Amino acid sequence: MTSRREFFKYAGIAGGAVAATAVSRVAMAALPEPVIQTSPQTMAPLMPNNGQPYNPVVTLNGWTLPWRMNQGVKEFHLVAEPVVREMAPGFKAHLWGYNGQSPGPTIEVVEGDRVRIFVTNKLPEHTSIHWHGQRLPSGMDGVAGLTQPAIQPGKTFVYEFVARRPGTFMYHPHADEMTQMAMGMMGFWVTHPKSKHPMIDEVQRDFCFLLNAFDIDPGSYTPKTMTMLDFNLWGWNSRIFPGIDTLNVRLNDKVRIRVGNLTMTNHPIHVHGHEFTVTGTDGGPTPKTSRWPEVTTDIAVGQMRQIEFLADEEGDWAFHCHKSHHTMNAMGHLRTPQR
Ligand SMILES: [Cu+2]
Repeated sequence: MTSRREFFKYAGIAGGAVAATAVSRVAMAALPEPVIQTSPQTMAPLMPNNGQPYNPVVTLNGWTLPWRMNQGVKEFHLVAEPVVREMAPGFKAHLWGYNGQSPGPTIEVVEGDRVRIFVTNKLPEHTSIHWHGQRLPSGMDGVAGLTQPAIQPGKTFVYEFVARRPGTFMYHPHADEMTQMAMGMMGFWVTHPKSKHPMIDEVQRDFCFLLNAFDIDPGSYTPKTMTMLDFNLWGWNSRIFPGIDTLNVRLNDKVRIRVGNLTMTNHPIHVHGHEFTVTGTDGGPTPKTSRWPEVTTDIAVGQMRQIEFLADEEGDWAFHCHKSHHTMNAMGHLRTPQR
């Protein structure tokens, strides 16, 4: 029997051409065609056309990655590559991401799904992907130099595990992390419950996005990756105000919003006009007895929060980080004449 280590040695083959005879049946299968998407618009939710049904999420200014079902396994193909992201109308940045975008596409699966993710590296340096919050075999955890060799440029690595628990997760590189996350490499992951879950309510609207930060000088295109604290662009899914889409809901919809923080500081996220409860974190759904009403929830670095509320007040409502510097971006202070 081929060991997992051998399997990945053979699976790490460039460009999808699998030639070795000792390769497992899995690696012999052709790579799924990568789906590339370059528009910064919020895409319609991806309705599942096979596997267990679920109510899909809406990725703010983003999209969900389609999969291929292969003998009961959901197969995804992520391509790590340089991208051009329109962060706001008229402002394009040279970032790194996945499948044409920063952040990469959202991955949505159902509790109990076996998933196989082909990761092709088209960056000029090595990379890996860590599946933040997942229960999985150590060898699938994506920490370069600890649980796997880094994926070299031009190579493809295969991750495979069962999505064991439902919840709100994310993915990001665990190789040259400082550079690669500062360049925009990250993505959202949602595992839907396989059946009615006592701590997961049905909702009519389910949104997700990641908080990210960049340091791009006015007039330039590329983030400065050495910046530790003094970022000048605070992004939601690599978009900045006024380029961030609205989260549109109907009156009396039950709304869930999932947020993850991959910046270098905490963000107190605040909703106007309604109270919400934190119904889950990247550790899983919170027990109902532990929930209390809030209008602001602080999301620390590397944390995720899932909030829910009833949208029972009509109108346009602000939804923002409560650090006033973080709502202003590189525009800074604009002085208005008194008369
Ligand atoms: Cu903030």
